Amino acid sequence: MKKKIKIIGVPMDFGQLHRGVDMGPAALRYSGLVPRIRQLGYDVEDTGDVMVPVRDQGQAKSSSGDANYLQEIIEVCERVYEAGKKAISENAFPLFLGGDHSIAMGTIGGVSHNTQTGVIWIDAHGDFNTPKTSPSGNVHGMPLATLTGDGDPGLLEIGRKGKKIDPENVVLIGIRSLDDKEKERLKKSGVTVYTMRDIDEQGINTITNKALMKFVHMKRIHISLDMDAMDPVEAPGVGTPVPGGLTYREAHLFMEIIADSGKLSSMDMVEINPILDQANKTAELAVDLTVSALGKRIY
Ligand code: 5AB
Ligand code: MN
Ligand code: MN
Ligand code: MN
Repeated sequence: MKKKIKIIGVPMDFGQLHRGVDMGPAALRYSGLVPRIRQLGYDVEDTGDVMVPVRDQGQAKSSSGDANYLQEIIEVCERVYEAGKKAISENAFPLFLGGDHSIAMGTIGGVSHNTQTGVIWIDAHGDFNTPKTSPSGNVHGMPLATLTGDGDPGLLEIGRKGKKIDPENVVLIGIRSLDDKEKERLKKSGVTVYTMRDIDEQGINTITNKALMKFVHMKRIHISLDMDAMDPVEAPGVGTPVPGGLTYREAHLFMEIIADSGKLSSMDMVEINPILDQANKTAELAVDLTVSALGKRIY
């Protein structure tokens, strides 16, 4: 039977201050996401978008001091959790379209509800802040800390109580911008961190295979792809660009090697901001990367 891919749009931008990431799912669909995946032979169902409160409606603003828009984010992530859990229970592959990176508190929570899942988090940033350490109060800088058990009590309750994944089951790739306290926390956490320097020195092939070795006993791997991991030359349409990121081919080779492992079982594509983009370049790149991750071969 053909593997089923369930596309789940999450047009949420409450995790940060820029407007426009809420248009990520539309930009990805506009780039031909569904037909491109179908071409690979999958059965694709676009389930549409999860309900998200409208930010400009006025009543939506709720700030809890150290974490902006907390209630809205919890509400949306609960829905995302259920959608992810359902897809995995049906033996489908959920492909989540963000939205900002705070959606990962729902996606990864949901897909890991019944089985240990290895997480590869591709990002310029660590997303390892808590409301106490965050310099911005932006929740998109906190999802990985929350998922591994540290953070706002409300966020920790999303889907099921407490920690959703062990820090030992997380690999970060592409890192080049960490806040001081975030760095201290990460060093103590047990998360494996591959910075851009590691990639420069060892090559993305070695780094990817090291990540896969770590998950050799794991049945499922989830990729959380923050498009700001890419070099801003390749992916200008992101809210928090950082120079010195992954090249087009590095990111593709990573996806190609992951596809060959046969273990990829779910994925997020987040932080695409079409308002800040050059035409629709960043979403188009994200679609190219997705089809590589799903097994498109050059030859
Ligand atoms: B992203 C920063 N560390 O916490 C913070 O894009 C940036 O999901 C977070 O990786 C970037 O505000 C979050 C300064
Ligand atoms: Mn991120
Ligand atoms: Mn980032
Ligand atoms: Mn970002």
